[in-house]
Amino acid sequence: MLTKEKPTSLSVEKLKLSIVRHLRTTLASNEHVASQNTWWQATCFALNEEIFENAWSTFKQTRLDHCARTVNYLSLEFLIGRLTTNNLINLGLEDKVRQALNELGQDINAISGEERDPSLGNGGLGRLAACFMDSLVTLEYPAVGYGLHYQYGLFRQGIKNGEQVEYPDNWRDYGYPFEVCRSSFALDIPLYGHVETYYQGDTMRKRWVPSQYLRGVPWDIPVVGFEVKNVNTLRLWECRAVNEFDLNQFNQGCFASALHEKVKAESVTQVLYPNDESEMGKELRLIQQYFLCACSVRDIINRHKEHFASLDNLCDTNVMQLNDTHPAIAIPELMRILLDEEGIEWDKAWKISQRCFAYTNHTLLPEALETWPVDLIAKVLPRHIEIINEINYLFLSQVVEKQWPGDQEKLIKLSIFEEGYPRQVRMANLSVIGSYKVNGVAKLHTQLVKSDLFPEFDALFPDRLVNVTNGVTPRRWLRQCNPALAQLISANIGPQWQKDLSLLAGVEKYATDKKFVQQYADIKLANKQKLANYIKDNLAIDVSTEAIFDVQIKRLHEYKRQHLNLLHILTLYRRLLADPNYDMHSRVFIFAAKAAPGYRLAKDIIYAINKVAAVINSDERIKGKIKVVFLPDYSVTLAELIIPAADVSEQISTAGKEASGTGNMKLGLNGALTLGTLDGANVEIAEEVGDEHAFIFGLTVDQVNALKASGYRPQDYIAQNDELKAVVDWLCGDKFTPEEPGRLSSIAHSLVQGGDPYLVLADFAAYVEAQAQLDKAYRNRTAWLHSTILNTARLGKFSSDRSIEDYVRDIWHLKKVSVK
Ligand code: CJB
Repeated sequence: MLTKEKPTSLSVEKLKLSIVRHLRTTLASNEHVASQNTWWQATCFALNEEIFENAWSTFKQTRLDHCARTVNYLSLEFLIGRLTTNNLINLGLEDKVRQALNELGQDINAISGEERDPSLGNGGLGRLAACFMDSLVTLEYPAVGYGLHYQYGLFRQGIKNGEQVEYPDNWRDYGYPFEVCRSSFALDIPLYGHVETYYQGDTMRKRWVPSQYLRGVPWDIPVVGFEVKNVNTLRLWECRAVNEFDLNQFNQGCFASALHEKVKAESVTQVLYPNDESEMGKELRLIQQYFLCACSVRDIINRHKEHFASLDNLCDTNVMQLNDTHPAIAIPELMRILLDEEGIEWDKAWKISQRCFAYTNHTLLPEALETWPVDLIAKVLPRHIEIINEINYLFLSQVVEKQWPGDQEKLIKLSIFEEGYPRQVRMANLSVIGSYKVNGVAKLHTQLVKSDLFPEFDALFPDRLVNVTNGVTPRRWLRQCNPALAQLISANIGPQWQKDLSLLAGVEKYATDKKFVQQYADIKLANKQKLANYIKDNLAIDVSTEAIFDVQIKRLHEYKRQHLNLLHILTLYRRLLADPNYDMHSRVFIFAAKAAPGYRLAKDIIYAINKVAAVINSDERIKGKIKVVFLPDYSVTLAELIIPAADVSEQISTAGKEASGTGNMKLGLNGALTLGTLDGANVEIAEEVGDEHAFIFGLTVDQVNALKASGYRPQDYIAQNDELKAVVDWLCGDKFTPEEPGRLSSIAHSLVQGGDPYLVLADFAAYVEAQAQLDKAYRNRTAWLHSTILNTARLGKFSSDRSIEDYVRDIWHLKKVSVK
């Protein structure tokens, strides 16, 4: 038994009755004709009977506890993945529902496979938000996740003739059983218009006169705690028109213009922007951001006002965590409400506001640091630009000028405004100035935030910048995705690790226990076989489970260096062609990655991987020693299949570029050995697991900086390394694209003429050497298995439960609310 049963009135018999009742009365079907999808929906509705009840209890209990302080996690992305199995596990009902369905002639696995992934995020940042929601509720902390109810999630990726093609992801086409529309909490949100000045007695006041309104309709998704009764809420706002449509125009035959307002409003939450780590500057995106913030801040205030007459103590009852700068416009929005609607004077309003917000920085990449044209904000949010101006003026004159009198450079650098054409608002500066705490997401990242990104802010506010290393929920990323391993661990150390991952340390002593080692190895093998079957079924590629499963799964980005991996594959291929007996263990290189639709080079890298795969996989001369697999449409669900099957975890970003990474944690926990640079959380992973149980290579942050400062010349590396030269030349020719010679040359071009901004060539030799070490290590079966088990045993630190406890201790200061 992996899960303690929670007190529930749901017996197998009751579950069966409930499922059948929902088939018949909610879904207008019956047990004789229902499709698998209908069975799935009925099962979800049966679970909801328990879930919604508990959600109410949680809500009521939180209010009863004197309006317990609540964290509001504001995020444009929540990459929650499928919820059916997750909810079953967290409710402790997996066995009972399996049995109930079984007795009804249904298979639980097939049924939970009916759920479409709600892909409401791009990658790490969105997935982190989902892990945090799971941990918050499991640890019984009051929390609300606020996001957008996108009609279309992240695009589905197809591969056509090697190229990425994008298809819309209509994830809730026919409804989604775990969400409920809470229309009574709908809100109207102002936009555009102008600002008026008026007098109240002797006091000059401002008011925003908007020219348009949007309606925010909340859809709530319950977040079920593991082994607790608590159920928190993820509230996603859908945008609708305030007025349905103009019936007169419609009747006169002007269909398009009659519907204009409706279509325009609905477009706000129609699609998730598919860009990862790059800003976009589009008006619709700004409106998305404001819409989320305005709805959420208003909702938080409404909740507060049910108990308190004023907002003076808002910062005692609530904290708003900004998931990167995307929701930073919440800062001037709260100020606007405090000043213009509540009539609070500036200094007091600023104190309240600043104590409400905390901001997480997730990246140092300059192209991801959001800025918005001043004119655009002034047009869409005329009152907010005034407030931002005032915040900036007071900050520069009262804080910066005091600390560094007459220092023009400091004023220019720290100003919220970036001068130039067009003038821009720097959302990161606004976020640091407007928050009481700012955190980075791994030790190294936080150090770099302090030393490189915000050194002056760190000097001005010495206690503001703190670190919270990311984590992942062990419920989904071990228990759910790798049930056999979870079972093995529980059988030996007990099931408590699922709520306290540091207990995995107890596994360490089994790393030399023959029986345990064999069982662990058998589980890895079975997981590899499952993935091999999927690869065969979907791509018609045969891979052997004897081979090393070498995995790189993450967004496609130059800084993550999938092309470094590719260069190594080409190197091995050349060696095998030159010497068919070249001594290497067989290897399957597995990739999965989506590229932002507008990111040309990233798409070219996907194309190159697929073209190289096609040639290598069909080259009989190399006797299957290398296989290259690009799995299309990477998603949370696909990650759950790949991760338990991985032997090697590729974490090869240029040092200083990956803020943390969380895939590195998931793969390590499931027994993959990290092949990585000293970047992001890799540093802490290597620290925990021990250098001898990971393969660390490449330039450090300091070496990267020194090399760049000394004038990096990628050509020199090519000149010194014949193998490197040969594989880069391959990319320029027609070896892999006979019908389109030169079609892969954009990659070579970026590496040579383009100056190789991410130092792929500089790290190439060290990477190839680390790969050779890894190959050798894998062949010592006993030692490899030992390292693998130690990875599982020593990565307990990387639970999102630990991250949440860090946030609670250092930033949020929440108290648990236990639902009885
Ligand atoms: N990250 O996924 C994103 N999107 C961004 O726009 C900026 C950063 C990622 O956030 C993760 C969660 O903190 C990090 O682990 C990852 O390194 C970072 O790239």
